This record gives sequence, C-alpha cells and structure tokens, in this order.
Amino acid sequence: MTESFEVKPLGTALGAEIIGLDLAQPFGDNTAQALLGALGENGVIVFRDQLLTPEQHRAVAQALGRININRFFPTVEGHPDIAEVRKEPGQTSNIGSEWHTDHSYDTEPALGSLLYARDVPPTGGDTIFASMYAAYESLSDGLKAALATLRAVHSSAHVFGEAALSSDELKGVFANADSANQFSTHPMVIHHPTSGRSALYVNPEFTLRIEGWSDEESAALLNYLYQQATKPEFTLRLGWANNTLAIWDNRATWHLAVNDYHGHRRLMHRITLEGCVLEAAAA
Ligand SMILES: O=C(O)CCC(=O)C(=O)O
Ligand SMILES: [Fe+2]
Repeated sequence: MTESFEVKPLGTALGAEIIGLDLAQPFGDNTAQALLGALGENGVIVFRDQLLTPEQHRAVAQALGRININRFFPTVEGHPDIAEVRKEPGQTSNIGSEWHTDHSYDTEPALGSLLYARDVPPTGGDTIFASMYAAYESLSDGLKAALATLRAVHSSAHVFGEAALSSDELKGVFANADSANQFSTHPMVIHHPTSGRSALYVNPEFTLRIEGWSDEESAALLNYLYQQATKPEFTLRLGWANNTLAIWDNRATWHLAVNDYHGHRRLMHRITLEGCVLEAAAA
C-alpha cells in the first residue's frame, strides 16, 4: 500500500515538512522508501502534530530501518531502544549543543535519528541543522579535488569518555564512559548512500584530524570547512512543538541543539537507525 503525502520545502538549503501522513497508522514499504528518498534529498524531514506512543514511534523507525542502540545516552524506562534527550529546569548543560553529526566515531555511522518532542519549553530549545551538500557545493573545484583524496579521523573519547565528562551534571547524563574508545576514519567527502550526492563529512565535535596530517595542519583546513558549513544560508532552524517528529540524515547534515531555555524542562525521545560504511565521492 502506498500512502500519498506532500513534501513542502522548509528551507532553501535543506529541510522539508511531510504533510498528509498520520504516523500512528502503519504504512507500507513503498511509503517507507519514498520517505527515505525525501530524507536523503532534504537532509531533515519534519512531521507536525503526530500523537505517538513509544511503541508507535518504534514502529515508524522499524519501517524505515534497523534500530541502533546508543551506548552513551540514557534510555526511556521500559524502552531500552529509545534514548531520552532531557534537560530539567535545574540543569544548565544540554545534549548536542555543539555542531555535530551523530556517531561519526563509528565505522558504520548511524543513518540518522527520529527525534520526537514530548515536552518542549515555552520558548527556545530549537534545533539548527546545516546542509553538508550545500557546504560541499560551495567549495571551489580545486578544493573539491583535494578533499576527494583525503580521509579524516573521528573519535568519541574526548566527548563521552571519563576525562571529558567534567561536570557532575554530564556524568549523570551519559553512560558507559569507559567504552568511549572508538576511532574511525571516513572520507572527507562521501557519496551519499541514497541520494548519490556528494556531502562534506567532517564535523567540529567528533573529527580529530585529517589522516596523515599534523593537528595544526588539520585545524587550518578543518576550521575553514567548519566556517563555510555553518553559513546561515546553509542552515535551517527548527522550532519544535509537542508532538513534532523530525528525522535527520547524519550523512547529509549537521545539527546543534540551542541551549536557551534554562529553568524549563525539554524532553525528547530519540530512536536512531543503523547506517553503513561510507564510501568516498568520485572526484
Ligand atoms: O535535542 C536536540 O535537539 C538534538 C540533540 C542531539 O544532538 C541528538 O539527539 O543527537
Ligand atoms: Fe546529535
């Protein structure tokens, strides 16, 4: 069965709202494929006013792929495959406040996540996304050719490892600090597995350096790329309401959770989908 839906662009560089689907109802494989296609093209797809139980949230994820269990995030009670992205009124730090793409420290980085808003603050708590297609396309042919030959090293140790969890608040949030020891390398420009487009694949949070380059050399080029990638015209700022579901594609986007709602709770449920090894884009 194929359910029809409308894909309405939200931003110039990325993002689309999907209109006409009630995700509490099961949907067919053709619809799942069409949604994955829209995700790969738009980087983030947004569904408003979806009343979902944890079971229905899981069913949407399972229709789209295989669920990945993040070893660092706390989980929803009774649902070990649903991570909780929570900030309480008394807390000051939040999860994901720096630009990043999830799981780039894994050899098969997660495809993306389905983040569902359960309790959002009265104002603030937006998530900003950036298009790594747009960032790549903005570069000169000369730099594109140079990047096509390069790989970068990514790690979780400096973010989720024991030494990195400096505040007691963060120690209470993340688990398994001792398993934050993955290093992986990926091409700096990847061939997106579904859209076939070229996307820049380095990020400020998890990328350590360019393979075979010194830290100093790496920082010079990476900082240029980061500055380019975060140009406002390559971003989309998503304001949440309770019952909004957003799905993002880690291979085509970065994201950042704005921490501007101290004194209020923000509670999101996150299910992450397994990804695959990332191949270099053709030069
Ligand atoms: O809370 C958000 O808006 C996103 C947090 C984040 O980085 C994540 O769940 O991967
Ligand atoms: Fe994230």
